[in-house]
Amino acid sequence: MTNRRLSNSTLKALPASVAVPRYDRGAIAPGIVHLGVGAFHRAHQAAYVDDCLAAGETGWGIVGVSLRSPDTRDALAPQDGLYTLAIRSSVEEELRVVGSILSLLVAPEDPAAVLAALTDPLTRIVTLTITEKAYLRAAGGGLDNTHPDIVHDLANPQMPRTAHGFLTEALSRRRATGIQPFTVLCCDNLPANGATLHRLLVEFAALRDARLATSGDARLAAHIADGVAFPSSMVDRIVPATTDADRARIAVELGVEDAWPVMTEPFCQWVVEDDFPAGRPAWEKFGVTMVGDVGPFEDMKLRLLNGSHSAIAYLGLLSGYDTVDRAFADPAIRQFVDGLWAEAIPTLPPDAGLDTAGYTAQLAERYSNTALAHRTAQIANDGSQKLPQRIVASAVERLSAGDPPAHLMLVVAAWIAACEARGKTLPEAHFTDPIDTRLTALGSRPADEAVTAMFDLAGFARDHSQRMTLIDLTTAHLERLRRGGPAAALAALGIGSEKP
Ligand code: CS2
Repeated sequence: MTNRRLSNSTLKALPASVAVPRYDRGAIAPGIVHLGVGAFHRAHQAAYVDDCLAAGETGWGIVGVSLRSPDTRDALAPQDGLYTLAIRSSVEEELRVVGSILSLLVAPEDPAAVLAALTDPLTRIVTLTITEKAYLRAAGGGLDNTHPDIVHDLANPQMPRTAHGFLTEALSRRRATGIQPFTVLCCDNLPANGATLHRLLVEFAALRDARLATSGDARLAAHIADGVAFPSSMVDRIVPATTDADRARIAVELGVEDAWPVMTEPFCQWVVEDDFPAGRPAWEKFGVTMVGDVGPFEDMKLRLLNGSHSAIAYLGLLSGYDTVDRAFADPAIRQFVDGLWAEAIPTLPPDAGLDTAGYTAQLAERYSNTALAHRTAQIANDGSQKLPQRIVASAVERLSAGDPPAHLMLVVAAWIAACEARGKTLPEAHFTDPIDTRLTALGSRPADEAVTAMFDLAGFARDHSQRMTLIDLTTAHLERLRRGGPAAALAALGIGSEKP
């Protein structure tokens, strides 16, 4: 093992089999600020941007911002922002060093530096992968204006903590100094993600305006509502968390150490609404699909990929499987996923030209990738934030069409059962959720009470006429899970051998 680090100066010494940036990194100007510079961004968008930079589009380097922890900056700053992307199939691993991240900032350490990057006239696009929970939505879907970070950012606009605070303050300053607004490109797994973020920021800005009504710029909400573009996008690439074994293997391959290589699969997809008034890289030349409306692609991904991912995660955890490929190799789980897909597919727009059969066949291959070791516990995190768009939305639509879903609500029941199993058959903090602090003695309550409490806490189908039916369906699944585990719950659907 070596103790030399990956950096601009060690790039030339890497083995020829490793792809490296072949452009002059010193000549690249920053054009994109990315909020949430975690592994997902580095496996996906940063790789597409790297392709654009290599093709001579020198104005689109990335300033990576962490809104919370300094870990990524601490790992990558000594490496000049370079890191290895390990693209792993069941049979081979391809290594590529990505050069598109020019600098890294840690927002809590230096909010002024983040605001300076966001107000730089060179910054024309701000992209986000901050995870579902960082949008700070209340149970009804609007902005959670009681959240302490929102309250803080309204009181301290110059020293924000949230994406909402940073974006609105930067847009306000750009407006005041006559700099064109940047385009805001949301890359998180939310339905209509651009429109959702747009709505939340307008709400946040209206609260700011109300405070400033007598003292300053009180028209920010209108400016953001009418003058800033928020294209939606659908991003897709599976990115398991990096392990120490990955770090050790990559160091041997490279001959130098990389403190944070990123693991991913060969598949990569990005579908983006083409609405960039301040310009954009020619992403379409590098495999990005530019469209007018991303909605159908987004729904297909959320309901078929992410919905089945959550199913595999919770049923897998309850069945003792620690990775997706192992859980998916269980014929009962596999059959359940087929049933889930069959229920979700009719909720997708029939006239959008979606190839759902090809998509699910490809998903089955992706889930069978044994090299990824994608942990079920990783996907299990934040179920309260993920299940509404992955599962509940499809179930509501099936019910509204008069067609009660047999499979979908088992995923919600399995989530509840997996929460109950923590500290018993699963380690205490095996996965986490923002509602954890409000969970009390779930497992000791009757199934209908536990389900109702979880629906309330997570805001599932709130105010929807089908809410009680969804609770009843979930309760029946949870009773069977409690009585006989996944085998009993699946047997009730005619899956596997055990009697219900
Ligand atoms: C996963 C996603 O962790 C999860 O909840 O379902 O991160 C999934 O791997 C990506 O959306 C794939 O594009």
